[in-house]
Amino acid sequence: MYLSIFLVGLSSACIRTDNSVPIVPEDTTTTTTTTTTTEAPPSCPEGWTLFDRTPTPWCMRVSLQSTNIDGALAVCQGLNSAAVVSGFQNQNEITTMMTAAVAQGAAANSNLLVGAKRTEACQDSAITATCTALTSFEWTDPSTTGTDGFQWAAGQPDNFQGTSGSVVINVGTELLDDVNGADTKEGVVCGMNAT
Ligand SMILES: [Ca+2]
Repeated sequence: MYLSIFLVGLSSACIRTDNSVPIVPEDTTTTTTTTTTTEAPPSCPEGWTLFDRTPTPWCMRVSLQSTNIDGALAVCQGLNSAAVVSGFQNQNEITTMMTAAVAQGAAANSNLLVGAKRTEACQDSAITATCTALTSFEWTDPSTTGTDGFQWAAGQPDNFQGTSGSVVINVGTELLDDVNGADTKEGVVCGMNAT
């Protein structure tokens, strides 16, 4: 107790004797600092192309590693652990990615596996009133929706020999064909959510 009083007294004495320090009135100005956090828009790793999908933008990349449909997922995951075999949302994605495939060295007559599979209802069906070019297949990735990406080559999908459960896109024509997924193809179209 005595020590505290002594120190307070000493402190006061110091201030009183320091005549060079002007008396500053208590600062009544309130400074408000507003921190605005601007979230970076979703993007893709280098080598992937960003597409504006809803609700989440989508990254796509072609692999020119030969595989059949059973190995296609592993090929995509070899590019990125988050990747899957990708469908096409629209014509722009098709054109952009086939252009990219050519730039990567894909031959015009090569075929790339696409993330789509024949529906259960149309498994053994050729084109009928119910199994049409737009209803015979469904996208297998978690992002692709609608039917704009089903840009089939003339006469496709034909379910040749009743075994065409998979889909490829031809690099040169940029059109789809239903094929037997057990056959090895020249590459895979891969995709994943932008982050
Ligand atoms: Ca076919």
